[in-house]
Amino acid sequence: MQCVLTIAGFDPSSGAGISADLLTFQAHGLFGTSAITSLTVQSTRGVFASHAVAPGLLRSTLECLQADLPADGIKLGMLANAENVEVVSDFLQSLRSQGSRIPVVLDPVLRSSSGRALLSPEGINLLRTRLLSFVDWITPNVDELAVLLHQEHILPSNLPAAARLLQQGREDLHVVVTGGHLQRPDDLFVSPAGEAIWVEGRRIATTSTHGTGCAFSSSLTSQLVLGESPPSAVSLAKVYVAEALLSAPGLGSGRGPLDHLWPLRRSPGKR
Ligand code: PXL
Repeated sequence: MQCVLTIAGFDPSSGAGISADLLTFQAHGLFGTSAITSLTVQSTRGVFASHAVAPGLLRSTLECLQADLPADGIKLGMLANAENVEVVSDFLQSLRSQGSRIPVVLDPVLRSSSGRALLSPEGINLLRTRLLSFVDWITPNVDELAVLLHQEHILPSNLPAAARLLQQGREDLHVVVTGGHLQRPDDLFVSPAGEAIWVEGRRIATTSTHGTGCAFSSSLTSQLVLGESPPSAVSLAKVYVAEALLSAPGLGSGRGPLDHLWPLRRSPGKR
């Protein structure tokens, strides 16, 4: 069994972050390991507090796991602050210098849906200037893409050009702009060569949307570890999230969690 590592925040309500990522890896038949960057206080009603872990603790967690359960793929989620972005960049740089070619997927978590900052402004800068050079994939939503490009607002028709701006100076960066909250729920995949492909989604009427970005990036990482080609990994991850939304258990009074383990219970298409 292959190992996938998530480096992300802890959401005690299991809708997003580490626990949701681990469920997603498990749903793909992979073994998940995790390094926590921040402890949050949250439920389906929103994020109420966040306490970053000490950078030394994150560093030793990454080294401890790598020595015994080396990752076959890595997903990065909420990183909280610049110190932790630095630790993660150092870790990925050292993997690269040892010749590692495993897929690294960055979900640039900047803000919760309830509006709380999940990465400091200094952290965002360092993500742009350093961390980005050590990842193979980045999966921003449209708002995150705009922040990363210092743009106010990006129209859907300008998304391919905007995604290509992120790729400047990078020959091997894959970009997926997730569009769940766009007028059409389609995602945009831009290959390292700059080819843009729209991946169509269907609108699913549900309030259980907590952590859809986490589930998407974890599923994408899993599909890549399982050997899927880039466009097919994107499509399969989109189907995984759609099915998880369709069978969401309807828990909580706010934005509820998905059903991450749907593949263990039923085959796609059934409700
Ligand atoms: O969905 C973004 C996200 C990721 N990771 C953690 C979070 C959230 C949003 O609340 O709390 C830990």
